[in-house]
Amino acid sequence: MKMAAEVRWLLIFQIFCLICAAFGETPHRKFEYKYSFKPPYLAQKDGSVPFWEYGGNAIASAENVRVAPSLKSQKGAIWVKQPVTFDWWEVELIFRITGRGRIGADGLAFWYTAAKGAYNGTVFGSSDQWKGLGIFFDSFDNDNKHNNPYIMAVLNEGTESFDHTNDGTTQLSAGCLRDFRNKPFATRAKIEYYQNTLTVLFHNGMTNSEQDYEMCFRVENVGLPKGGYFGVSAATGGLADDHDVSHFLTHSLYPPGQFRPDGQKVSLEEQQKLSQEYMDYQKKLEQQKEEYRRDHPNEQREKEEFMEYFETDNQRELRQIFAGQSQMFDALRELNRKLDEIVGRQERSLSLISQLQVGGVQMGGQPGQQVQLIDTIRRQEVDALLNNQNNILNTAREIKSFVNEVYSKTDTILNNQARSPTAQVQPMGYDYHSLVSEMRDGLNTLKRDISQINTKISNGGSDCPTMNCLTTTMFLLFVAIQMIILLAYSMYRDNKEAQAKKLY
Ligand SMILES: [Ca+2]
Ligand SMILES: [Ca+2]
Repeated sequence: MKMAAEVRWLLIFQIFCLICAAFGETPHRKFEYKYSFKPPYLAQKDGSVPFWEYGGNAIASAENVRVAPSLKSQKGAIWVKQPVTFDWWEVELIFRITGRGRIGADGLAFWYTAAKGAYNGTVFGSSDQWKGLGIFFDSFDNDNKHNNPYIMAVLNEGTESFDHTNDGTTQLSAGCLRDFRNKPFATRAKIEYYQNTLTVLFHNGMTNSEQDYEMCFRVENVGLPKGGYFGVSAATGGLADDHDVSHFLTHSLYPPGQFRPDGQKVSLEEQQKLSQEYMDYQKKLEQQKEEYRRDHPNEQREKEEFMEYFETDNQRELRQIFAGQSQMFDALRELNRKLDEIVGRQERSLSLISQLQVGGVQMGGQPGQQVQLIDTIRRQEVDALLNNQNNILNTAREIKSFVNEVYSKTDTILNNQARSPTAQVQPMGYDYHSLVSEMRDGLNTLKRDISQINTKISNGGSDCPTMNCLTTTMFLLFVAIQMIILLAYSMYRDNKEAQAKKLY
């Protein structure tokens, strides 16, 4: 079977495309430090956050940005200085929303908008009628449907006002019900915008493991404005939570083979300027650290030591509880995984059995035999089998005793024979030898008698050894007398019988 050259090349090309598509699933990632912040030294000594601007009631420290503190009616936001220069991105937001109340307010928002928003706006601390994407972590249940805290994505063309009274349910593109308040560890959200697909993963902060992200939602065909700005804002109301963001980590994403597209290229001059800026920041940071150490030679160490060694009882207990809980959680997850495995195996074997049964019924023969194998042995069958076995055992015992008896009897017989006078052990029960010897003795005696008679005759011991003693006349007379006596007797008997007949 010969393939035309064109078809062959087409096939190879298609396979190549498939391979490209398979590897194309994982985009190239690049960390964008100018669109990120993270501890330590998140904020400089003067309180500024490099590459970012914050305002309203937001406070930045070395460890985090408190976007809105737990006081009534607070609003704050932090926006990136430079517009985004890449098309696709992923932002990992690590934050904590904590408050003393069972219920908190109002919530935190992540923004990617065409223009920077306000620092004291009406939508979770920033501007309404935004153009772009807002992802809201809504703590407070305004519409009283018991569906908060809630995470949602709302896209806006810059025309709509956020529907606070309905908690945005009339406007959201997608969302998921997740509790993100007062968690033992920081909660995390991974927001990915890649090839017009928006994916939000959420980490519920029950463990410290980075692997515990879960899918919150995924929206396709999302068009966001190019060159937008990242921002985070938060607000409190009558109720109040602390809204702290510790990490804002941005990665730009590129489809494989498209890393550093033309629009991305920066001039040599620009590059030098940027690296100079970076070096300046680094130098400034080191200088500040040095100054601080010089000004407070003891304080820093004492503070660190205090933090390290003097944890309060409550803190320790809490830490232990959390550690224990996360261990339990890990164990449970492992168990769950194993249980799933077992259930899977069970289902597989069940389906195999049902297949076998179907095969056995349809085809008979060998599959039928296999079905018999599967048929379980019943109780009465087991009992019957046991009884049979017992019977066989008893019979075997009896046979054994019989054999023993026979053996002992033969043994005594053999012993008796051994003790007999012939002193010859014969396998047979009769002594033919003695019988023969007896007969021999008898014959000898007979022979001896005959020889004695012979000697008597030869010595002339008889009255008429040479001549005849009985004459013919005497013989005839004797016979006649005998005949007469017999005749007379028979006549007498006949007469007697005739008389007896007459009497009857
Ligand atoms: Ca709300
Ligand atoms: Ca609600």
